[in-house]
Amino acid sequence: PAPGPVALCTWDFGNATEKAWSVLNAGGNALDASEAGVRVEEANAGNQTVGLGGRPDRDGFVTLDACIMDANGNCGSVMGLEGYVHPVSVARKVMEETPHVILIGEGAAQFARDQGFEKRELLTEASRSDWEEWKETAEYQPIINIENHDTIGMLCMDWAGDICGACTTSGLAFKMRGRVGDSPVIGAGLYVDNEVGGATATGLGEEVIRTVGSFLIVELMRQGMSPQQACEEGVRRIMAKNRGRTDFQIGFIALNKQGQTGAYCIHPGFSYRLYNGEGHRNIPSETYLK
Ligand code: SD4
Repeated sequence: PAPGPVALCTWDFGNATEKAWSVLNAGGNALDASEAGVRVEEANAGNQTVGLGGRPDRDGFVTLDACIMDANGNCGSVMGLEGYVHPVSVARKVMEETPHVILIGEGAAQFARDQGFEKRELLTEASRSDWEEWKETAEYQPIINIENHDTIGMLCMDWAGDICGACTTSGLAFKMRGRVGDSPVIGAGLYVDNEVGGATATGLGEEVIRTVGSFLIVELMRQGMSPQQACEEGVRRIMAKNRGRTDFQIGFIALNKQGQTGAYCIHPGFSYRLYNGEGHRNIPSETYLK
């Protein structure tokens, strides 16, 4: 890969990588770029899996999860945050302004308010009507579907070669109230070790948590695997624990210190956006199931 900055994210979120790249290219650091990149999707009401316009839990509440991790191993996370469009920025404040790593629910919302974030309604008409429709047939079970994932996890490397990342989501649509997935869990939905690289995940969070997926991938890279090999092993590990169950999707992306990237997923359909010195493109992921 060409030397210089790298920005990549789960799925085809070209506006997010564009934003991150513009921060990096102007000399900004990887932390600012990661945050700025995922904020694009948090503010995008058309993305019903992240931030504003996210699909609610089964009781009709939009509850957001996010985390961020810097090049020095500092991290911050919010879980089940309601009423704030940019949970990643609240997570960053948790990292920078408190002695803690995670704030949840009411406490996270109180902290967001105290930090000056503006409270607003996140449930859009589109997501409300999806929820109303779901309620008619759902028998109150959370949905586990293969297609409807749009969580954004982003990894950035700046001109200094430092790697940081962020991950943000409204979680599984119509999840049980209080359910938290992998996305705000350091090591599961996101992990960065600036000596080695970073990884982030999308898909059915329960399965990523069980294998501490992103941490696993970074550790595999430490032991010499390429980002591609490490993502493949991460997915294989999940499949090995599942004894044949295939009714869910997982996608991982990873970046190492050489600027190499990789991705792997269970089902066809996952891709990632990559912006580096060689250009800006959407790259279909290799898949475990052909
Ligand atoms: C979760 N990993 O809450 C998230 C869901 C997801 O696109 O990736 N949605 O389990």
